Amino acid sequence: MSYAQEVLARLRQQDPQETEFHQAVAEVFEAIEPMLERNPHYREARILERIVEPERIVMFRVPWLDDRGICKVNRGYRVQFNSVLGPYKGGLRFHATVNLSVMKFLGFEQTFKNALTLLNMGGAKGGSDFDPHGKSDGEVMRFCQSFMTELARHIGPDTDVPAGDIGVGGREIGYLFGQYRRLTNQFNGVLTGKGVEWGGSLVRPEATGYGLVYFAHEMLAARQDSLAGKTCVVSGSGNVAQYTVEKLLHEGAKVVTLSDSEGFVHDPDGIDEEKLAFVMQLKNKHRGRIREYAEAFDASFVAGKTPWSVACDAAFPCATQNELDEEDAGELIRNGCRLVAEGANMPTTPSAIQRLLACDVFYAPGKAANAGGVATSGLEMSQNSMRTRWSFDEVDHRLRGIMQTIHNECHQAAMDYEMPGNYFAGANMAGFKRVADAMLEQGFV
Ligand code: NDP
Ligand code: 2IT
Repeated sequence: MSYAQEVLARLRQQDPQETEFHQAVAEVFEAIEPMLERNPHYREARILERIVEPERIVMFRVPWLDDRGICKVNRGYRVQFNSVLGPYKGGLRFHATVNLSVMKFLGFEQTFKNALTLLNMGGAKGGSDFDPHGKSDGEVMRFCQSFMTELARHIGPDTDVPAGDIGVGGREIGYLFGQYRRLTNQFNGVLTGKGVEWGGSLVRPEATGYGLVYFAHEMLAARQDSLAGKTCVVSGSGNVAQYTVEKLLHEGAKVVTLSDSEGFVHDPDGIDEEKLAFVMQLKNKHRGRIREYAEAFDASFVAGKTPWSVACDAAFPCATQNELDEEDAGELIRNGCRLVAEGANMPTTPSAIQRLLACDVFYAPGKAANAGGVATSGLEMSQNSMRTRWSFDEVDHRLRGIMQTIHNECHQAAMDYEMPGNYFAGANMAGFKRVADAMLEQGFV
């Protein structure tokens, strides 16, 4: 057994129920095996044992009153995974499936993703098993206020800076920020994704989707190819999916699907700017279901299925973890798909990744491809610290530069280990190296 396999086996034995976390660790460990072999000092310093252990986990009760005046209780989390490169940084997820394993996997991923941005941010994730579907604005506000009442004591602009993720967008960040300000009597950059009039950065709403497409652009440009004219399949219909579609349209691609937890819509004519505006209104204002798209336009709705059976040149999973399995990968490959870039965190199962790599599909792991969101959060932190505001073009230009740098880092790390074009190996090795080396330099802390 290799060093990495030993540490993973111990982890599985210690917390057998944390399957998502083990999956995320296994992915990193498998990808960095060649680096561990070449660098025995990582083992000597017990770096893997330390890197898989969060620095701190906070779990707390979140009581709130629903519209009928009945008390509801949810569980809140903040996993402060690693602060070796900067203050803890990462989103908050409100979704019924949230548990400690999901929080740990996301915090672990975030640590390496943030390292790839070259900005000084540590890794964290938080959230709750609160399900925002069907809740009134008042219920969401009371929940957010109760959640922040406990979280506030654990975060701060130089300590830990949360942001959005699934179920947490501009509305929730507003309620959370309002409560933080009231509790602490401080107006500062404790959260990112804020409204532009009260400290938010332009381009943060667009950043994850735009960054994802900038990354795919770089992958294709390295092969003298482009997204223009390519047929693309996108899953999800939330923040990341919406701005992925918008930027794909700017690049001249054709997008034929979107989805949510009920199924997917297939529009062979392509989702144009007007149809995308409908989706944004539907999802962000009315909080409706994607099937309503099929009712509004000449498109089909397929209930209970993901969109991977639709023929495409490129696929962009932008909904959630493990939404693309080995069978889906096989179908994508059979139908001619050449590129899979992850907007979501860990959307592709381990066996699906292996299948894509074995068939030479250009595969971009989320920790590289979706890092544009957190990178722009880092730019929001910079603007808050400097008490300044940059223009849309200024932030977008920086985002593009960061995605190009991440692409080049991944490319170079893969080359260093004689695996040209393998972004899976490159992203994990480049991210791991930066975190691990900083841990070595800072001693046993
Ligand atoms: P949103 O809440 O805006 O949208 C989530 C979308 O995914 C919705 O369409 C939702 O459908 C669907 N979805 C969520 N959970 C499931 C599920 N279990 N099964 C099927 N569909 C599901 O979230 P985001 O767009 O912000 O996040 C999407 C992904 O991108 C997540 O993996 C997130 O971690 C990742 N990400 C987000 C970043 C950001 O800046 N927001 C940055 C980097 C990564 P429904 O409405 O039916 O629930
Ligand atoms: O998964 C992610 O990178 C995010 N949800 C964004 C985190 C952030 O701090 O902007």
